[in-house]
Formats: sequence, structure tokens, C-alpha cells
Amino acid sequence: MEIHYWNRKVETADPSERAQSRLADLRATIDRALGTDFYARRLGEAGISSGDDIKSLDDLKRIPYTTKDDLRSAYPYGLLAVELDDVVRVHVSSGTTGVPTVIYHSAEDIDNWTELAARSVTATGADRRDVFQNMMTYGLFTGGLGLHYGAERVGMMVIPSSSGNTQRQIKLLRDFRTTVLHATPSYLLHLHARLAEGGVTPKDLALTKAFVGAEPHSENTRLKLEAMFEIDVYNSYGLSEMNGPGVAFECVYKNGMHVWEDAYIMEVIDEKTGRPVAEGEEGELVFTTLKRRATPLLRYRTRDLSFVYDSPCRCGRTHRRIGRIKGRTDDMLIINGVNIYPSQIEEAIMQLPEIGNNYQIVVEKSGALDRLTVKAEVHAGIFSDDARDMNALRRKVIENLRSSIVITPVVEFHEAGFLPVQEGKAQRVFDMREEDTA
Ligand code: DLL
Repeated sequence: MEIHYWNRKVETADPSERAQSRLADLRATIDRALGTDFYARRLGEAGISSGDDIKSLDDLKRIPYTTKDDLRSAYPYGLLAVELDDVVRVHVSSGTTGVPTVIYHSAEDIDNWTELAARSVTATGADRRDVFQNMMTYGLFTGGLGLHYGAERVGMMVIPSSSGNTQRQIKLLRDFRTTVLHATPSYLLHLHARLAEGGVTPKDLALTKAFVGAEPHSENTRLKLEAMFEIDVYNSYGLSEMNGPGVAFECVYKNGMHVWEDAYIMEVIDEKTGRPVAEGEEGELVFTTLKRRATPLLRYRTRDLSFVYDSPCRCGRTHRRIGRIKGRTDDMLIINGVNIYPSQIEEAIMQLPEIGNNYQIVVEKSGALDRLTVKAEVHAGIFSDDARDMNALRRKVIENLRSSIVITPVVEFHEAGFLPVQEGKAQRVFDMREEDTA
């Protein structure tokens, strides 16, 4: 396998060498953070008044965690660490509660983010000869602009098509011979259905790769996308609080995502106790920015669940890899006392070739008990209005789910295109229980 690096020296550096610069960067980050109202108070309470109070990377433990609620409470300027004049961009996320969070970027921040994005896309083998169609939403969401700059820096021709308008996307794809796509996995599934309707097959296109992220998806969904488009699909992880895309990316081996550890300190903690989990165990990811100027964040709790691979990667990068995001600590469903992550349901249904591109998970009260309904689209040609024709498939879905989540769901099948498609992140889970009891 041919390995390409954007920044070979940094990407393959010995971790012990990196430790020195990480400590220096951490100290500088703390000094910058102390310039914000929020961290001046928070770090003060922890007895930290200067970066020099941190003697080793291990002293990171002395710093309290930062949460999404902290970010909300600091809105709008409580976490701004540079002069407003030095800010060149903000990304604001409204979140589900409506109280926004804001991340400011200085010119240097954008430059550093661009470097991480450039490294990320290069790790997949993409290069300046590629035509990159960026179907992630441009705007306050970081998915569009984040990789846009990285791809430009690498020298690709970028088509900033943003999300939606599928017919136009298809026209661009064909007319410009797009080779690399960037989209949410749910949107790619939708795109494929529209292509197929128009009689377009992978042979009519020049695609070789897609980068997918911004929402949870299973390995089966990746395999499905790879087969549908006859391309390689790479997982990309990031969050606005840590810039956006370009935090962790798969390399050509597609076996976990490399976290750029010169730019972030990663920890994995037990979500309940806040203590580090044992090496390689699953837990909540926590990140500290090492390079950020305008909004430094210390020990930010992502609520994302993953684990760290302990083996080195064959690609030669020395930045550790995390596994596919299993879900978020806040998306766990407790159904009749059983803890279930939506990703387990996706994994179980997407194994079946009959199942189409879209599904929903609905949880309701049924008397004293919870009822789980899985609504899944099935491929054209398989769907029948007569429920009896669908019984064999229904049994397969139930068996798969029962063996993975120990629960027997109600299964509803729908024709392809029946369930609504979202342009951005797909909403799959509808928990109606609170409404039911209200
Ligand atoms: O979704 C940044 C991004 C854009 C990443 C495009 C990759 C590609 P936010 O809107 O702040 O930022 O949402 C961040 O999305 O905490 C995860 O819960 C989820 N997420 C992001 N990437 C993945 C992934 C962007 N590859 C939140 N797998 C994160 C699973 C993901 N979940």
C-alpha cells in the first residue's frame, strides 16, 4: 500500500519527542486560557495561576473538566482569549437546548486547522489531482468550511456544493468528474438512491473515495456505501469545540482514526466517575487543545464514546487511533431497563442486504412498559404492502436485534423514499416517552 504524508516529520515523529512540545504547548495554552474570564475563575479554584504550575503532562489531571454547559454559560465572550480584532471567524452551534456555544478562531487558528485537515485528507491517499465535491453544509456548521480549506491547501479542485439539491449535486458530479466526496453517511445513502433512479451507475462516474462523518454510522454502513459507489469510504471525526472535521481521520488502512496528538491531548474517561479508563477500554473522549489561540479549551468532555487502539498503525503515523464512535453518553436509550445505543440497532439492521437506506428508531410507552419500534426502508422489489410477504425479513431483523440488544422490537417496513431525509445530520431516534407521560 502506498503511504502519503502531508507532514511526514510531524506525522511519524516519535511520541517521546512529541511529549516535549506537547508540554510546552499545554503550558502556553493554560496561560492563554487564564486570560479568559471563565478559566481565570476555574483554574484559580484549582490552584493554577500560570502554565508553569504544570510540571508534566501528568499534571493535566489537576485541571477540572470543561463541559458543553460551561461553554453555554460563557456565551458570548467568556471564553475569548484574544482581542476581538484578532478573531477572523466564529462558528456558533445552537444545539438542542437553544443556548448557543461559540468557538472563535484567529488567523493562526484557521491556519492550524487547515494543516490538520490537509494531513487528514492526504492520509487517505487523496492529492492535488483530485476533484473534491464538498457536500457538507457550509455555514455555522464546521463540516463544510473545515475540509474545504484543507482540500484547497492540498491543491485539489474544490466544488463547494454544500448540502442538499441532490439533482444539482449529481450534475456537478458528472460534469466535473468528481473523484472525492465529503458528506454525511446518511446523505450519501440518499444520493445513491437518486442516482440509481436516474439510471446512473458507478461506471458513469469518476469517484474513488468518500469522507464521511458528523454522525454515527456503523461499519456495515461503510461497507454498504463502498459497494454501492465502488469506492473507498473513510471515517472522519471531529466536533466544533475542537475546530470541526480534522480531529481524527482514517488512513488508507481504514482501521481506526488517527487523532492529531500534536494539536490535541486526548483522554478516555469513565463517564460516571470521571476517572481514566484502563488502556484500550471504552469511555468518553476528552480533548485539550494545544494550538488554539482564540478559544483554548482544557479537558473538554465530548460525550462521545470510543476507545484507543494500543497497536501501532502500519501506515507509520505515530498518532494514536480511536475506534468508530459508538454513540454519545447522552444518546443511550434505556428501554425496559436495558441500555441500548442507537449504533447497536443500526449495526444489526444494516447487516441485511434487503434493508434500504433509511431507518428510524421510535421509543414509546405501552402501558407500563417501553415499546421499541424500528422503521426501516427496504429496497424496491422487496417491499410489499402485504405484511405476510414481509414476515421472513421481519423475523431476520428481530433475530438480529434480539441477539445484539436483547429486546424484541416492533418492526415496520417501508418503501424506499418513505422516511424523511435530512440534509444535515440525520435524526434517527424519536424518544416519545416523556411526551407520552406528560
Ligand atoms: O460534526 C464536525 C464534523 C463535520 C466531523 C464533518 C466530521 C465531518 P459538530 O456539529 O460539533 O461537529 O458535531 C460533533 O458529531 O461530538 C459526535 O457526536 C458526532 N460526530 C462527528 N463525527 C462523527 C463520526 C461536526 N465520524 C459531534 N462518527 C461529535 C460518529 C460523529 N459521530
